[in-house]
Amino acid sequence: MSLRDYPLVQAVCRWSTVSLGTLCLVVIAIAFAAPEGERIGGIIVRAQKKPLPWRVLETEEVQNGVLIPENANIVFHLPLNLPDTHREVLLGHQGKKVRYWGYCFPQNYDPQVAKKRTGFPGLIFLSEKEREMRDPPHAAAGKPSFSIYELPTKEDIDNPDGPKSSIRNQIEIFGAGMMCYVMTEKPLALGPDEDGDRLNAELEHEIGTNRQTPDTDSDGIDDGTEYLTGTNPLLRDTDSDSLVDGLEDKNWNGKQDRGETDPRARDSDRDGLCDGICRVKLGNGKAVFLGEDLNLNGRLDQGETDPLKFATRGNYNDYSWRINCMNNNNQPEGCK
Ligand SMILES: [Ca+2]
Ligand SMILES: [Ca+2]
Ligand SMILES: [Ca+2]
Ligand SMILES: [Ca+2]
Repeated sequence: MSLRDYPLVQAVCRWSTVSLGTLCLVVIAIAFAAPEGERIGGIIVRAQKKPLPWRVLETEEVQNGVLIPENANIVFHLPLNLPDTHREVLLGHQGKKVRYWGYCFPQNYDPQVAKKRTGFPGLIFLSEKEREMRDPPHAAAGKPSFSIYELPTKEDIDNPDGPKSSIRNQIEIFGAGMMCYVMTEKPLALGPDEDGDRLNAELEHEIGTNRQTPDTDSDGIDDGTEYLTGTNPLLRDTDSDSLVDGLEDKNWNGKQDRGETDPRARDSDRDGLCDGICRVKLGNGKAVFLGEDLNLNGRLDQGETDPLKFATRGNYNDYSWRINCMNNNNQPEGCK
């Protein structure tokens, strides 16, 4: 079998720059080495009958951020100035939801040396979802090894040096100059993370955050943490309780820790009063501003109720206590 047998391979390599060179040929040759009907494209997209398209993503496209299309054979070349980047950051945090897999060759990969070795020639990577699908009961049992036709099992991945495994390496950290092949069942955002907020340039473009500013909305929590933990990276006060996200999530880690209110919920203790100040319509139809942290400083001061306690002052729940405070004739103690 020769590459000359595949005009498409030649075409793909013609599209690529000279810098892709031999590696392009190697990446594509490995993918095409599978017999007709058993190409790697068929692994994820089993029902696909017609040949899957090929596309080469140049370093400039990757540098700017680019969408990896679904159900296609994609070769991409990482920029030479790319710092070490985690797979999930480079490929847009879809690993738990989307099946994708691929392999890479390092910048100094030597096809001649690799020929003398046994096993798979590149460094393989798989999404978490793909690993899950390879794990019984999802995957067919009894296939611990893999080739270009058979992806690795979870056992292989967990124990790459085990006696049954033929995996040479798996990669989670991608580096400068790597040449990679990938196939995915859904589009993936690919690009560098220039501002270090764990969102790559393409993903930032998609969600509207600034690719060169780690905290686009200046609320204290970086774009990546907000995107991954469910606050809005474009809104300083996600839950509209008048307290900015970074004042609720005091250590800016995206989790609601002890002593913190929830930036995703207006009323963290569900006592009827929002954590900060909110407009509330009373039974008589009158709209008033009520809440717990009345001076919006993130601390419990005199005359305020605790946004983390349903009944700060014992007998009444905080909402009832505050309503009673508004009754000039019968105010409980402690009203501001
Ligand atoms: Ca950013
Ligand atoms: Ca932010
Ligand atoms: Ca808030
Ligand atoms: Ca409350």
